[in-house]
Amino acid sequence: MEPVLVALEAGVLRITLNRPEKLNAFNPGVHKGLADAMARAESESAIRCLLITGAGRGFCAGQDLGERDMKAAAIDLGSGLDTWYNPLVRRMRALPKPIVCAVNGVAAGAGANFALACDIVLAARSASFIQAFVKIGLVPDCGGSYFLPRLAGMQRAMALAMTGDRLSAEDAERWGLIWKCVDDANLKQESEKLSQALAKGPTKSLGLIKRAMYSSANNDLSAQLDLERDLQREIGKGEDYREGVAAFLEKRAPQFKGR
Ligand code: T3D
Repeated sequence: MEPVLVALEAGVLRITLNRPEKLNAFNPGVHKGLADAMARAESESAIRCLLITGAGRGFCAGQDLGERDMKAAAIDLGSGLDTWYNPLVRRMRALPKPIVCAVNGVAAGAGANFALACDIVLAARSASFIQAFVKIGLVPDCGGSYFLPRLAGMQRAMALAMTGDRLSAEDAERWGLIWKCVDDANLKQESEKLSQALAKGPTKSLGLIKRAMYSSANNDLSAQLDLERDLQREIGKGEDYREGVAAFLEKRAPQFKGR
């Protein structure tokens, strides 16, 4: 069984974590599958949106805890982060295309933070988010200590990380961790609809929106205004801008090509 299923249809690359018996916990096979999918997303212009979800009742339970050699005298967990998790998060953030995440069930540890690394996150009402690291004596990784304070504020981030308490999808929406919590029965349809709409969008513009938004965390207002000017200058030379304005003036729907 492939640990990650990948399918391209109508501009949407669907990526499904596929180890349902382990709640889709990360192992080398999952990491390799995700790295290959990212490489495709980076190189194929036909891919205009990514949609990530999990098979079965869970989204992702984080690192597979059965994979580590606990008898070893010293365990270097940093090397796993260097090899897999950190490049993955960096590539997701740098990808100039939208990444939608459909959290279909529990998202724990690195699984929770992998979801938060996506650009737009929907979750089923029955899903939940757990910063499980503290329960096994670790610290948040996969970007959690960066995303959580920025999304939820320091108090909530700290308490989530220190307690490892389960956060419901409804609270995750209320706290601004995710875009939307939807009824379980609607998650597939809603995430597909959003992904398909994004895949028909002005891809280059979406990529630059992503760059502008994520840059704002580290820029002051003046630097951000300069960045907006530079990005607007760049995107104004694109075909999709001309098409967008023409469509507006001709009172029709735009046909964006992603250029
Ligand atoms: O090592 C490094 O590289 C460092 C990096 C660390 C990054 C991390 O992600 S650390 C955090 C790792 N994750 C966890 O600590 C979460 C562990 N899992 C749980 O706490 C629970 O499974 C859940 C709260 C997520 C879900 O609970 P529940 O009751 O719905 O399901 P369950 O019965 O616990 O799990 C179902 C099966 O999945 C079960 O297998 P079994 O007994 O039916 O054969 C369980 O062992 C397995 N499973 C769940 N999580 C993991 C796992 N197997 C391996 N690794 C897991 N993380």
